[in-house]
Amino acid sequence: MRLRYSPIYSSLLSNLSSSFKQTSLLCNPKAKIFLLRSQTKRTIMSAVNFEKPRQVIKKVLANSQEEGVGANVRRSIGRPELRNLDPFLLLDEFEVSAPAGFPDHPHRGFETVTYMLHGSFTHQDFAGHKGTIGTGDVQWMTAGRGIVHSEMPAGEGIQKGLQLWINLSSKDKMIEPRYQELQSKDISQAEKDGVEVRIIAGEAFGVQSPVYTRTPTMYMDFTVKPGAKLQQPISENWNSFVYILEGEGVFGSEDSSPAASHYCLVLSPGDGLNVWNKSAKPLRFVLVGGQPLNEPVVQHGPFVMNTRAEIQKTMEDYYFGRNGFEMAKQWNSQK
Ligand code: FJE
Ligand code: FE
Repeated sequence: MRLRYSPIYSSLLSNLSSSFKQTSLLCNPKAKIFLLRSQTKRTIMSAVNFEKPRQVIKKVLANSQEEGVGANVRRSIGRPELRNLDPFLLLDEFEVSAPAGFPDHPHRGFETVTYMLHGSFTHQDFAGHKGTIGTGDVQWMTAGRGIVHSEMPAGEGIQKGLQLWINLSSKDKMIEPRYQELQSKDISQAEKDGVEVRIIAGEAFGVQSPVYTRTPTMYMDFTVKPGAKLQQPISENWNSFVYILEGEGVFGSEDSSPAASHYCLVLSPGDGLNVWNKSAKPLRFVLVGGQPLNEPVVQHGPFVMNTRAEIQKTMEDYYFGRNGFEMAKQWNSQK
């Protein structure tokens, strides 16, 4: 099935250690005070009380809308109230049953990150790349200069996941497409004080994901047990948000009102996020952060460039099968 600017697709087209010798220090009363001070400093640092904890500055409920062909998505980033959280362009929580899905469509100028929460999705592209991702798997696709692909549910019943679109900088928009695929079992996991994390990109609890992020990005899937608290550092000047999957949590300040599933919380600048689970059930959410590109964004559905002229050129490239879209001419996904 092939779609080129069909009306169905028009809606998208519109992140001390002291080396002094203790003996000599202890002989000297002044040095002893110094030693105590440096130990105090170290204790404060390891308790990671953030200098500038991030706060929730915007709360957006991701209401369901139709997308693709017969598919429902809860869009948060990308909806009118939350157009562009640089470098993020879109976040959809999808719940799709066959025959609905996202048949043959193009992308240029950004990355799509698909994270399966339940069930499986099959992906086929115009270069013969084909695969199925299941619960807990991640496909990190750098569309670069161009991909045409289909993304369709593979299992029976409702297939759920998240799809995040991350913009690429002008110098990277026309790079060769690339995939990074992680099976659930290969995703780094860590646990601390009642908090479990699956590290899709970046670092948490001293554990690093193998994913290469061309636009520097962090992407964590946290589960916080009832009564537990999380403190997660985030690069100071990055934009970041939380999307709640399950349960209820208190984000930013201990006295703020709890937020529940399907809410997207945009965070203020700062060096880290504090989260409390004061409820009786587990709290699961993703925390995503990225370095802003600070470049103009011109989006025409699945094409995201810097200028209108580049969008015009992209539509021509797609239509005529040029500059990365050569294989689009003949290709149709297989049933
Ligand atoms: C797309 C319409 C679309 N959200 N979430 C137009 F639906 C899509 C698209 C998706 C998508 C795919 C998955 Cl697997 C999950 C999604 C939109 O494929 F890219 C355009 N251009
Ligand atoms: Fe797609």
